[in-house]
Amino acid sequence: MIYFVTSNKGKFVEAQAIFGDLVQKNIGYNELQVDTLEEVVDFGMEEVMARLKGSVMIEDAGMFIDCVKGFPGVYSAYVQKTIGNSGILRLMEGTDNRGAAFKSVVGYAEPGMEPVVFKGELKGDIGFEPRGTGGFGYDPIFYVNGKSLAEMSLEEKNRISHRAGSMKALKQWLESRR
Ligand code: ITT
Repeated sequence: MIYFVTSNKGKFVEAQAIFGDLVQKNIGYNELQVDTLEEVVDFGMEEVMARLKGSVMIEDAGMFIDCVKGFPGVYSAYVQKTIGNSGILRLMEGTDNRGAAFKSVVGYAEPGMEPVVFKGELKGDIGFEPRGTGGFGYDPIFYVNGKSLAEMSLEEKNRISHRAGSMKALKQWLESRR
């Protein structure tokens, strides 16, 4: 049994479809103002390992838009809460360079073990309008091959997503130790 420390229900549902026996712990951890998802996970792991006795997992994710040098990146949660998808679309008005990527970094540890870290990435582009009702966050404006992530089923998104990439790598690593 693994504790997944996250406040984000959408993330948890996707992770549960991959791992099965996960338990969500909405206890929060300090997301320091650092430059990379990896650093957020490194600092976060120290904190959750000190607070929870057992196997723990955290994940930090973000959307990186090419034409604005990777914004919102590590600030993705804050930007989603403030300007939201309509704000991102406004920011992109008049530009045809719409390439973007989602990135995910997952950390995992058991008591007495150094954390392991796995990454995943999904390339796509920012659409011109929101579409779809599935998923969460930026999914309605992030398109892969003409289809937004919010138009995909959970299974479809989990075949290609950044989160599926990092978490399936962790799952394989866990299985390889058995
Ligand atoms: P935690 O408690 O796990 O930190 P969070 O929502 O704060 O939950 P992050 O710090 O990883 O998560 O912030 C990433 C933000 O980027 C998240 O709030 C979403 O707005 C967005 N995001 C991440 N993955 C996404 C995905 O698969 N689809 C759409 N938006 C995503």
